[in-house]
Amino acid sequence: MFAPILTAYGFSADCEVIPHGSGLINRTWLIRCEKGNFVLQQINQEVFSDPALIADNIERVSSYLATHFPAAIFPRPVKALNGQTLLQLAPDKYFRLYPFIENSVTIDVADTPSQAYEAAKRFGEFTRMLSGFPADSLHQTLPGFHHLSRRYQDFRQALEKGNAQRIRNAGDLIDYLKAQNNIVSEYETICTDAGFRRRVTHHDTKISNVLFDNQGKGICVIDLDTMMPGYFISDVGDMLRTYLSPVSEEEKDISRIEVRKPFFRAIVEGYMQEMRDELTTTEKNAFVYAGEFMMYMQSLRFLTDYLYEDVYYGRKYEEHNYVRSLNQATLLRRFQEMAPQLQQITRDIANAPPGTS
Ligand code: GN1
Ligand code: MG
Repeated sequence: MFAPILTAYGFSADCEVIPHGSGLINRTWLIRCEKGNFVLQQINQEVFSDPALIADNIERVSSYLATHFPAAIFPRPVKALNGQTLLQLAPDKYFRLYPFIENSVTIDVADTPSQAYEAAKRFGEFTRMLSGFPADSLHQTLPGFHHLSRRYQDFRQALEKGNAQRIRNAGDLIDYLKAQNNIVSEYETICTDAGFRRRVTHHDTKISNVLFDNQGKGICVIDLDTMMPGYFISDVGDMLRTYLSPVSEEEKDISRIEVRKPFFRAIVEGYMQEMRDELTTTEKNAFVYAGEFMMYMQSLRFLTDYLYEDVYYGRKYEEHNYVRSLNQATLLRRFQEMAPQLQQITRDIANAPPGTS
């Protein structure tokens, strides 16, 4: 399978190709060859129906950063011999290649607040560097991706059209999620509130999308497929969703899910370190909401997929997406229990004069 790809980039046929990374959507490999090390990705076209939009977004943002922030490290896609950064090998087979940043590592789970801080700082820096870039001129690579009202409608539709047995099995969880739909109303308010700015947002801020050096410092963010105009709550929310608990969305034993306060503080501090002067007061008040927004949306998405028999996320065992959804709903509940304390932490950081936080 790899021979035509290697040829297209001018590599010899004896390069080593090793599976890499842990994403659910795209497939990734590490290529080791005479010209160096590279990361190859196949774009999942069932999800991203028009990969050219991604390539165009990345190209425009890369040139902007290269002009305005020449010192910033930013992995730019490598051109194939035909001059294109998006390699199409068959009508539905798209690839792109990145240089592998030497001495960088990725981590799958945030083990220390310092890692959470570094990641949050890098995602904040990314949006800050692009604050002069016209966010709304970017393509919507996945229209409605973090549009919570649409996700909620999809969920309601799955309750009518989904697998009847699964709807019965998930009764309690369905009731819980319906009862939380004030989170949707709040999102709708945000969409019309001038206090929330549309920004260049990454939309997939899990910790494995940050490269670290071997001293534990963040180098840069990667994986710009879902870079689109959006609200900061998407990025901060997905960090809270994925770094706060010591166990991931895959954990079946929900008693192990918890919200680690020092990690919350680290995320807010790291993000504010870069974004303090960019965020409006209204936005600075919405860090806790950001967590609820993303935990809720992810729980809805997993459950919707469970009701539609796992067509989007796939499954490794029968109840997989139900378990993931219950996991995220549990995280949401624990997070909400701590909301007053977390809100206080946010206020303290927001009010701290620069340099003291
Ligand atoms: C997907 O492929 P991956 O793991 O980067 C999904 C995210 C979800 C995540 C949940 C395009 O991301 O939105 O939060 O799974 N990406 C897409 O694990 O749907
Ligand atoms: Mg991704």
